Amino acid sequence: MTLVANPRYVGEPIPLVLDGDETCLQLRSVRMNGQELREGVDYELAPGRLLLKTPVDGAVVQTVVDLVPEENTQLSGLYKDEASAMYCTQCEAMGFRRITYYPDRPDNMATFTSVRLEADKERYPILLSNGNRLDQGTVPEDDSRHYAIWSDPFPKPSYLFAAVVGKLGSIRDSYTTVSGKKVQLEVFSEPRNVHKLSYAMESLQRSMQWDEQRFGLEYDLELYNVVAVDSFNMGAMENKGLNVFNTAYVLADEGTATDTDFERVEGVIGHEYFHNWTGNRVTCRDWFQLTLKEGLTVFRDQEFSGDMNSKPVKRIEDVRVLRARQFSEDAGPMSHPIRPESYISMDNFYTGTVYIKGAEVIRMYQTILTPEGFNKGMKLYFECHDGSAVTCDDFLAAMADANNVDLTQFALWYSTPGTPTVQYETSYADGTFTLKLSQSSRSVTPMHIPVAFGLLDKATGQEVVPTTVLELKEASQVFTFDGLEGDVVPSLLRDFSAPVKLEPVSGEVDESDLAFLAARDTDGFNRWDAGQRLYTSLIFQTLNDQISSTTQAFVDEAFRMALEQKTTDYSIQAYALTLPSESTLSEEMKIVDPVGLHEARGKVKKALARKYESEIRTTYDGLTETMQAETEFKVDAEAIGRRRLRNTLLEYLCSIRETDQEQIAAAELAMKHFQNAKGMTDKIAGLGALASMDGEGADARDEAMQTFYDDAEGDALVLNKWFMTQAVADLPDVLNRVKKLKEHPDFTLKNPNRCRSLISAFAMNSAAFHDESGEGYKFLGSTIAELDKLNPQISSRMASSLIQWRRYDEERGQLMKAELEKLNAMKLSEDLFEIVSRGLK
Ligand code: B3K
Ligand code: ZN
Repeated sequence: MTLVANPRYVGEPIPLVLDGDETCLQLRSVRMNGQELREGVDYELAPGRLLLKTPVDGAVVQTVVDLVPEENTQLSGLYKDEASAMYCTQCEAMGFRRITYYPDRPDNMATFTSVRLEADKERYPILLSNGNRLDQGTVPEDDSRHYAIWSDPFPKPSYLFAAVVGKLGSIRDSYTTVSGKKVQLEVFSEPRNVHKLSYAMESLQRSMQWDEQRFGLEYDLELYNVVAVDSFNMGAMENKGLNVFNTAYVLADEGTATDTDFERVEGVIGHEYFHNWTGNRVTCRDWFQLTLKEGLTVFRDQEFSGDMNSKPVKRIEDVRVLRARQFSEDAGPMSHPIRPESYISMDNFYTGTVYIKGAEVIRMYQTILTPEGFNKGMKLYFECHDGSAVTCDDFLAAMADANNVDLTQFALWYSTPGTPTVQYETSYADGTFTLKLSQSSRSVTPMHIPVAFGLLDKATGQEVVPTTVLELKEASQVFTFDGLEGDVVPSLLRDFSAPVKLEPVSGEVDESDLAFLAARDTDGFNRWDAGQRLYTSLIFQTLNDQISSTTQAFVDEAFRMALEQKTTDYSIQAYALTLPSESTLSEEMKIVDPVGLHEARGKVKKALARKYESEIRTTYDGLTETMQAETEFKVDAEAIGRRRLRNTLLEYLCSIRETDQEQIAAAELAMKHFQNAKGMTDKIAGLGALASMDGEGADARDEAMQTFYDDAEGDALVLNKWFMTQAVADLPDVLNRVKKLKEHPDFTLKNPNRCRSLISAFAMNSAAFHDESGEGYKFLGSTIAELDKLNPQISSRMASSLIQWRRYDEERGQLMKAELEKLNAMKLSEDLFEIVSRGLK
């Protein structure tokens, strides 16, 4: 590398710090301008760094290191993927220092102009790095070896560096950008999986076009490569011109991928592509700014997926994830603002908060400034900052300046942890509707909260005030709407306009309003949400053994209407029939009762299934018939929706299994569903229903599990589903089953996907994990300890369920805490130590 003195620095030259992880690097030599440097004299080695004592402006520094990628089980830096025998890199956040000594920080942007890769021709025919390929050929001294030289003209931080070396298959295509430049696109995987790459390729082309149309952003290199690797800590990585992907987010065909997998491939391909501008061209000054690129890029991928499929469906899905994942993070010891203020290991902060709450914050800019205003802000952001490493404040300033508004108060969203609450109080008299909104949060001063709002006439159901964005900026504010002809029903926080909890001041939700909204709100999101709130009431009443017949009637009515809806928006219909998840429900409880909640939710589900069994069955059969008549397998919104609805109905039907006869009937139905499945979505739905069957259904369950395993023929992603289905099953002895599966020859702690599909999935099986014996906690605790020696990024993530111990009753809490204490007494990785110690604080 060539050193360039910082023009802003005045004074004597000071030692230059090169970061390097000595646990995986063996330094051979350091040279400056060709001159070998001496340890102790010209440079010093210290834990985590190499100090160049007298750096010279313009000097060329060469470091030579040895490393052993085969032993790198952390999957950070340069490592070998066991399944494919390929070598690949993962540098974000701090993996580059595990490849060589370098100023490994995001604001150090450099051009990597000559990356030379050399390997055995036969075993490693593919040699890839960032940018454009300058040269390739046979090594002159050894014709069994070849080399390639890559050059990336765009300055980038080291976290965006990538190299891949292996025996890979690929598919090729191209994309001609809006200005007429032809870009070569290539997607690589293990040769046996190439037939599963076309959906990723099409998604990439759609992403490229969408970014041009929506934001005027065009691709900038001559080629774009994507490589799928099986062992990967995260979803994917946006390295400039050479994305590296977890196979789970690239490979998809109808036989092995569910609709959700297809949607995820499209979303993640989009996400990494969009990073080319939001993350790569404009990057982060330091890691505290991570949400600058992640929140923004998640927002962009959400908008993309919404445009490609259905906007309201996508919104519902995104809010479901936010509520289930981010709200609980914000209610526990890992709660942090979207721009964290401290970290021990940065890798612990690739969180739901930074990513999805971060995306909600970006969405609020758009809600406040309108899409046109938001686009103006984006344009100014790129005009001012292209090619540099900037901060969240720079983004906010671009939005404010482009729209000539003051966003000082809005900045609190970057520094305030926790989920704010918005309380409302309403009244109607003489044609005037009054709405009082108040807020409470962990910010000392009030926050700037956009509350999208509309009014519907109570008598006619007509929308009398269309969606209006109310800007709540004070602790409490009153809004009035006059000239109304009769009483109205308010629809608040439409499209989930802010990441807050919404509550009536009285504490009592008007359930007749909810029932009205569930039936008639013109805002698709709120129509769904009103139904969810009714279900929530009934589930809690069931838990407390105090069912109100009024609530019951409202729920029945909402469910029946959703069931009988004549629509082709089957996904919306499916979501309207789906009860809130246990993790979303637990957010409503001060002390979480996981087993009680599981039972109460189950009871409500079974009661609905029994009450509407014949209607559910008719709709199910109707869908089955339509689907059987179809000759072509499609992955479009309508086909996906139809499968989603039919699978939701299957779950209801299979929940009816009290008597032996019912158990037999349920098993037969699920088995038929499983055996006649045309693609993985239906197959896994059938298997999932069977997985929780016992008694008279046990044989069918075991048979289906075996068939599924045999059909998988060793396909890694399909086997992950096999493990996961068993880990989340609703069976009394699931922990023992999971323990046995951990010893299965196909199980390994070394592969993060496999690990997640069994261990993390079990921790999400709330009733089993939280069994009062504490055995679930012990199993997780000891597995985390084992895993920490291999892969700290994964072990620390797994600890996130244990650190929630304060949310549970005394006995459970103490048992969970005991596992944290056991871990704390061990020698842990920095990553895990940070989570465990926050959990015990
Ligand atoms: N930027 C990467 C995440 C890197 C993870 C570091 N532990 C993926 C993404 O958000 O696109
Ligand atoms: Zn990202």
